[in-house]
Formats: sequence, C-alpha cells, structure tokens
Amino acid sequence: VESSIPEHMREAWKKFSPKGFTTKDEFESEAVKHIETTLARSLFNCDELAAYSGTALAFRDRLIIDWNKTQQRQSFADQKRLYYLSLEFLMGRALDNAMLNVGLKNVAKDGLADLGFRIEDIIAQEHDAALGNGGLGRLAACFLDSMATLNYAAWGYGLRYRYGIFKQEIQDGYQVEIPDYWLDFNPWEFPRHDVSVDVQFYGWVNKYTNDEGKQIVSWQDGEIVTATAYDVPVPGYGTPTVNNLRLWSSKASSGEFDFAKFNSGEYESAVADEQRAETISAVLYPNDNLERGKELRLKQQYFWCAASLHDIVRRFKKSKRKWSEFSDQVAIQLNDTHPTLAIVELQRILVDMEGLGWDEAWTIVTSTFGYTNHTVLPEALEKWSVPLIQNLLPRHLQIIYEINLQFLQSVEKRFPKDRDLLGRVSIIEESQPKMVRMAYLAIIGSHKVNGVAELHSDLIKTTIFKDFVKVYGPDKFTNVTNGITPRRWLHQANPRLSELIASKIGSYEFLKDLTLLNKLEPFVDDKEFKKEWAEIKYANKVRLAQHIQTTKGYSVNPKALFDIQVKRIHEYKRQQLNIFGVIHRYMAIKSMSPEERKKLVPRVSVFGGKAAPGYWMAKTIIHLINKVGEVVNKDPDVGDLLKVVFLEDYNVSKAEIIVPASDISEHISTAGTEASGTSNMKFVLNGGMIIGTLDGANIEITREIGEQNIFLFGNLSEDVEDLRHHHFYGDYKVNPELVKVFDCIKKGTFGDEGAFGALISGIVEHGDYYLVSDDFNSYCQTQDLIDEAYKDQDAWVTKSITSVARMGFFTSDRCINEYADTIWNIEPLDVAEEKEVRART
Ligand code: CJB
Repeated sequence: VESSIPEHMREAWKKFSPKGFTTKDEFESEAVKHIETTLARSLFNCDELAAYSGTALAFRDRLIIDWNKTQQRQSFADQKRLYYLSLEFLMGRALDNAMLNVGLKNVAKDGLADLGFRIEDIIAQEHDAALGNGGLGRLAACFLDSMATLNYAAWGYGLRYRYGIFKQEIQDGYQVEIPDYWLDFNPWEFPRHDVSVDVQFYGWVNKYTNDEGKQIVSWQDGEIVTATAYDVPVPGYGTPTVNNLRLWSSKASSGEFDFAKFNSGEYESAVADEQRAETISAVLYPNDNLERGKELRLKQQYFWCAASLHDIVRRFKKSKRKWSEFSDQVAIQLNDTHPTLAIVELQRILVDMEGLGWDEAWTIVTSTFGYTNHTVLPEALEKWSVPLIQNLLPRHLQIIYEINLQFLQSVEKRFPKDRDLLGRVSIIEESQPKMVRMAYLAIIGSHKVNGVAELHSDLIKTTIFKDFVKVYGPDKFTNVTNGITPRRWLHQANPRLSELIASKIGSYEFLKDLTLLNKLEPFVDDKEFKKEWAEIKYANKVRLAQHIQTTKGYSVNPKALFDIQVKRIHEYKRQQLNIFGVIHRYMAIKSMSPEERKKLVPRVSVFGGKAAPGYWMAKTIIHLINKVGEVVNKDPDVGDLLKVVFLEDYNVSKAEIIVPASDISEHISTAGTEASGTSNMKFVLNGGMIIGTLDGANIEITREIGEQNIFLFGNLSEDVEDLRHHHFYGDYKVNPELVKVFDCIKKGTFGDEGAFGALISGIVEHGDYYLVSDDFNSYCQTQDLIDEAYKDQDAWVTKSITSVARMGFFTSDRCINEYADTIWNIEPLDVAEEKEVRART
C-alpha cells in the first residue's frame, strides 16, 4: 500500500488523526458540535430528528475512524477477500446497531438524557434502509454483520436504490403502495465521487485481426452510464473491524459524448439521457420469489455486476500479481442468480480487455465464483430472452454461447449418446424466443453451488439441478443452512432477555458464540429464573399491544396467546391457511355456550407482510385478513377470545418489536417450497414456539430443540407431487371443515363474497396447488394442541427456555464460518494488536 505523503510528514497525520469519543462528555460534545455546525441548528430548535442526526453523525465519525483503519489493515494483510454480490440488502436501522456494536449505547443514553432526550425516541426517528424484499435481502444483512464481527475481509456490493421497498398502507382492507424515498437524510453513506466506473450498454461487436495477427474483439458504441460508489460502514460487534458495503448509483456519463450533445444544441435530449441513466438505480423491484424479465431489471443487474467487477479487478491489479493468482485473492459469492452476469463480465474482462486465453480465463472465473440458490419455485428461476440480451449486451451473448458450447462439448464427451441430456443442461432453452437459463449459467461458472437448508439443498440436487449432479458429481453441490445475527435479533430487539441470559451464564460472550446458550439448560427448573423469563415475554407482548393501540387504534389483551405470522404474502407461505383457520375458530366460538367459551384460551392473531404490487392473489389474501378482522374484532360474542390484527408496513424495525412478542409463530408453507425461512429462527431465539410444516429450516430447528418443543403438522414434501396429481385425477374432495369456512365467506359474513371468489375457487376448482385443504385438518388440530399446551404455563416456559438454550446452531456466525471454510477459502484477520492498542488508549 503506497502513500503520497512523504515519510517525514506522516507524524503530523498521526498526531492529529481523530481518536473518537469514548466518554459521555465526549459524546455530548460531538453530538452538539454536529447539531450546531453540520446541521446549523441550535439549542432552541433541536427537535428529535435533529438530535437523531447529531447522534448518528457522532457515531458515524467513530465508525469511520475504525472503518479507515480496517481498510488499511486489510490492505496491508494482503489476504484473500470475499465479495458478496446481492441485489438486496435489507439493513433496517443503523444507529442502535452501531451503538451496541461499538459498546457505547449506555454512554449515548446518558448523554442524550443530559441533552433532554430519551434514547428510544431518538432511535425511532431513523428511516429503515429497506433495500430488499424479504428473506434473501435480510440474510445478506445478517451475513455482513457476521463477516465484520468475525473479522473477515469482506465487502458487500449492491445497488443504491433511491426508492427501497414501497411503504404499505391498508385502505378499506386493501393494500396501497406508497413510494419509499429514503435518502432525504442518510448519514450512513459516503459518496465516493472519486470511485466510479463507466458501464456500457447496447452497441455492437467488432471482431478483427490486428497487425500482429491477433484476433481482437471490441464492443463498440452504444450508451455509457457512470456508476458512482456510495460506501456504507458495517460495524462488527465487539471488534475494531468495520467492513464496507459498496452501493452503486447511476448517472449519465460525464464523458465527451454528452458535451457534444450540449454543444450541438440538443439540450433537452441530453437531459433526457441523464434521466434515463438515473433510472437504472432508481427503484428496487418489489417482487419476492418472482422474476418478470423486464429490460430495466436486466440493466440493473449488468450495471451493478460490471461496476463491482471492475472495482474488484482494479484492486487486484494494484497488487501486481499474476492473473493466475486471482482466485487466491478474490472469492465472489452470488446471492441467487441476480448477479450471474458477473461470471460473463469477468470472462470478458480477462479475454477481451486483458488478453488472456479463453481456457486460462475460464479456469480463473470458475475458481472465483460460488452460487447460492434460494428457491425451487419455477416462477422465481430467472430466464432472460436471447433477443433482449443480444440487444443490450451483444458481446455478453457471444460469450454465453461460447461458454455453453464448450460445456456441452465436454458433456457430450462424457455422455456420448445422451442427446436429451444435452438439451436439458443447455444454458439456452430452445423456446420461442430462446431463453438464457441463468441458474444453469451460474452453476457452470461456479466451483460450488449451495442451498440454504438441508432439505432444500437435497431438493435442488434431486429436482431442478438433477442433471448437473450427473454431469459434475455430487461434490459441487453443498448445503449451508442459513443463520441470523443474534446481535440484532436478540440483543438489540430483546435487550431484557439478552441481559437475563447474560446474568445466568456469566457474560455476553454468547452473542459471539451462540452455542454458549446451552449453559441455560441447567436453569430450566429454576423458579425465579422462569418467572423472570415469563415476565420479559409478557413485557414484550405489552409493548406490541401498545404498538397495536397506537397504529390500529384498538386494544388487545396482552394476556392472550399471541399467534404471529409475519413475512411476505405469498400463496406458498399459506397465509390463507392461517386466516381460514381463524375463521374456523371464529365459527366455533360463535356456536359455543358461555360456559364452553370460558374454557377457551384467548388469542390474538397477528398478520403482517407486503404483497408484490402485481400479485393479485396475495392482495386478495390481505383483503380477507382485514375484512375478517373488522368483523371479528367488534363481535360482542367474541370479545377478548379472538382478535385479528393486520399490522401495516411490516419491515425490519417493526420486526424488532414483533418478534420478541410471540407465543407462537407460523411457518406453514407447503412442504418443499420454503427454502429455509429465517424468521422461524428469530422467533425461537426469542423464546416463542413454532407451528410449522416439515419444510426448510423448520426441520433442523426441530432436530436441535427437540420434537416436544415444536408443533409440527401437515404433509411431507415427498408426498406433495402425488397429492397434486390426485387433486386432478383422483376422487378428490375438499376437507368438509374447510367447506364450512368457505360457506361462511360465501354468505357474505366478511363483506362482498365476490371479492374472495378466486381464493376459494383456487382450492375447490383449480387443483389446490398449495395443498391448503390437505393440511387443514392437521393444522386445526395442532392449533387445538397449542391451546392445551398454553394452559400449562409452567411447562410452556420450560419449552421456551429449553428451545432457546438449543438454538446455538442458527447464528449467522456459524453459517459464515462454513462458507469461509468450505466455499471461499478465506481466513479471518488477526485484530488482537488493534484491540490491545485500543484498550491502552
Ligand atoms: N427468498 O427472499 C427470497 N427471495 C427470493 O426471490 C427467493 C428466495 C428467500 O430466501 C431466504 C434466504 O435464503 C430463505 O430463507 C427463504 O426461504 C426464501 O424464500
């Protein structure tokens, strides 16, 4: 690492480089300085938002000091780095996390109190960074937290959307989408106007032989869009490491070609170019588990891949190493197929720009990339039409064809007479128009492919990627079961529980080594401990009840059983099964005598989640939930026995209130459809029980915590195909109890029955693809078991504590270490010295 500052002048730098605050007074001085100078506000007009800004800026300064040092340390160490390419990073709020990770939340709390503010109110001012849809994006955020905490030299690369996931409002029971402009004031990003990459689109490919007889391929003309880097610091917990998340923002190229337009008087069209360029990073596509094949989305993907790859290559080239060492220095993980073009782009850089031979380049490419698959749902598997790619990225299409040719030739050699196999594994689908199968390209261009939970990783090997197992053998495919960061999802979301756990096991070390939670097990019979445990759950329920009161305007009884399902609304996740179960319960209550009702366990059914704006069936489910709520919640026969709540605009910061408040949470996807699920882990880690199918990570959760501590129901994934077949060709009948629920809806109990017709006919007439009817009975019976179990509070708390004690496996730290060992081949950096220096100063 070189410096332009002469050696003898560096002392001055060292002397004056900022150290960052550590005491309350220092914090206050920093915060007030920012409020008065950076924000130009004063004591007389400092509202909570200004206090938030001042606090955030003070913490940001601190992070930046560590961030700079981390980057220097990582450059000096000159070790292999990991780059995590993800179109989504669902980070949520940053301030609380920063305060906890640097260990100065109490300092800030006292300091803010001195200045006249409550820390909770200040934290609540922050706008969520919601650059993601759901599980996939939140997983990326948990991974960044773990990579920093474990001191890996790892960067995230993504897009700096001006609009994150939309805000959801419910109007007359319907979802309405509001744009989420989140960049008004965002202290957590650093524009790096000096770090930019020009990215090319369209144009044509010129192939010729130069004077030395060499084949030259050049991609010419078209349109240039500039990618500018915005860096976001990612602090680790209890370590000086602050890693970097680099997000790219698009703008029209500032190159000659705009000036030409201005000069020739085409002012308007130059401005239009500008806007078209900015559109690329304008908005996150709001689909979860669905790909729509829109050109702008492909532009986003290439823009981000190209910028990231050129940035990575530029960094590698500074080291002056040989190209053959590239994959000793660089590992790139593809978060789903969205960044698959990075494979093609690296091959293009190496062959067309750096002059390497094809085979030499391809060896480098395939040893660099790893690909994570997150779904087996066919509608989510990306395919791009050949004409679209041809037009937008003509050179890339040629490279894709060449990759395919070489791959198919190698397959043919090994399986000479299997023509069908060649067709099945070809990157190109021979449809009209032809399509590029991105998952196949990702597999062929990577050295490892992983699923995100055991069942899912088995399923990809036996279903969608079966032929590739035949071609490559099973070792290319592996499993890394997902995890979650216990810092945000226990310590930050549930500080009292975290504190109680720490008091029992002697320290907060469990936040860095979650397996230490097993030290709780000896206390499962400790009366005092159980009482405190139950009190904390109750307090968290009171907090959620208050949130419901302020946002919905009615009260729910915190003593009732809180039953929660929060996640994206999707037919495969089966919120419809849940709401039909609620209606079933409602009908049962209505038909009971007052004596019978007295024996019931009161319940609050909480739903939350967004539907993709174009996903009509999902929106119908939201509508039904809201309409059921309107009727049930004011039915005097029901009273406190049942409440149905739809919480609007579910996001990360709301999850931090909701997750700690569950008694039971629902993870009830059709078996074989939910790749992993991660909120299941969050709920159990906070002492909630689960009702779930044998799907995704539910299976491993069961194995860890024990069958007696989870409520499983429903058909198994191996039976799904036969059941679906039976729906169409057998003597299929809808479950009679479910038919009663449908009759109740059709009577108009919840308003216009026509509004819900498609939901019913999907099950009755169109084959019930998600097996709602098949699982309805066992779902309802299991809910009854839950009521019984809940009556024995002492046994319930025992289950709760036991489960938490056995959740150590599900930390994203374990997960990241597995990726590092088995896929990336990277080692953490040693920060002991830095820690010591810090302890001394
Ligand atoms: N997932 O959130 C998404 N979006 C997709 O497009 C595909 C999958 C989810 O990824 C999570 C993280 O791996 C999984 O836990 C979840 O099951 C899956 O649906």
